[in-house]
Amino acid sequence: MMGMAGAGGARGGNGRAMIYGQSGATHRHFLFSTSFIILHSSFPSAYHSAMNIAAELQEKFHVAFGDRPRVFCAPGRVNLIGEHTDYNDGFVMPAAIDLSIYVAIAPRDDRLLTIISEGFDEAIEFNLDRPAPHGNGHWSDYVRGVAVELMQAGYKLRGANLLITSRLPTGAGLSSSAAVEVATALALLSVIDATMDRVALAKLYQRAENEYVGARVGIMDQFASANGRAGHALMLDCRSLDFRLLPLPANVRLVIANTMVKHSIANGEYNARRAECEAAARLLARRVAGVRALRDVTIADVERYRRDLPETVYHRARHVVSENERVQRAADALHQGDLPAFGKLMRQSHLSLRDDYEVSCEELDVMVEIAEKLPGCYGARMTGGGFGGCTVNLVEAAAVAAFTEELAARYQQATDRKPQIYVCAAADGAQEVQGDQATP
Ligand code: GAF
Repeated sequence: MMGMAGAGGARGGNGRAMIYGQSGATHRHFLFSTSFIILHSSFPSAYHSAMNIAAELQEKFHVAFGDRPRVFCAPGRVNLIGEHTDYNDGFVMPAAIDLSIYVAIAPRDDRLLTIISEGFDEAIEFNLDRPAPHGNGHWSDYVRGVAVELMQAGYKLRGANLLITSRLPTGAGLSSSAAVEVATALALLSVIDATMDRVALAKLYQRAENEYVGARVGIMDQFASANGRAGHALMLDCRSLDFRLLPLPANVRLVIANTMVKHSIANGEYNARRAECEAAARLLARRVAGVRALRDVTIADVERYRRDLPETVYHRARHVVSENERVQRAADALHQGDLPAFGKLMRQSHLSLRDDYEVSCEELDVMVEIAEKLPGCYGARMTGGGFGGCTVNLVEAAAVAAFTEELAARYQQATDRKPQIYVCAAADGAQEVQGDQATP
């Protein structure tokens, strides 16, 4: 996972939980660094904040490389429902969030990519004519993987200097690596005056991560980062890549609660779950015609042929197949403005991820259990790959301040860990940011 400093003002160190993006600067837990993005709608817009970040980055770039760069940003994502379904050709419902990664770029006259990461405080160089065939576990794998895949797709890249900074917490399951890939691709294409269809790009990012980085992730994260829309969730069919924009009601907020247990999909569990799903699909295909993936299976099929499946594989299949159904019911609930129904589906999703898919952890469960009992919370669940990271909470706007405060205090009391809480808006997908026009 990409890890860079300045993530939402994560410094504090006063022993208190940190709550981000709330309106009301009088809030006593309200700690943030100078580069903090204010997310609440009563403050300047997210794009305005992005412009300021871009302007700051352009200055730093000028100091480092002597040029005026263009700046591209790509957001992280939170998944409302539809977990571990994307690599089963299923349905997901993520939203891009207004915490992003920024890449500044200007061309060079040689064949080198020089990449500085502010967060890692490190510069690396990479010769476009001598690309290493695979990543080596370094933060720059995501950048190099995208460059390699673009070249393999026939794009004649040119040398460039890149400076990367992040406002996205890392290792939190909010897709910082996908955001790096998306912003990097737009940046690299810009210096050769090329564009690429966003669906084709999403597939390219996935290849970069599957083949270059070595993580067999699905397509959800990169797709959401590239195609998000302010105020909307995306209902994505991961087989056809058709998607619908679902407006989020104005009276709710997405509250993301970071357990501060480091999420990592690189430890083999993710790939193991994927292999179990593939085994389930293979075994069920012997019984049910036309099964290419768990997407093609019903709950009735899973129950009917349960004895064909090893016990663990049965549970994995039951999660994926039931989760696909939940996503579709959740889309209907959202369409009808039935937030309590949506919240119930979030709860069922969490329980299924905990008990059948076994990707939750104690801290995620505690965070969800506390949240569900608080006033104004329609639903709560773990979000992303699991094994740590964040929960997503759908909360009535008027209740957000009390909700975040209570959640943070009770979680800390229960686990002795200080959570970070981000009150997010659903944001637009990756784009160029005109930092030059930023107001001071
Ligand atoms: C990670 C992966 F990158 C996604 O593709 C998805 O599988 C998710 O875990 C689980 O829903 O974020």
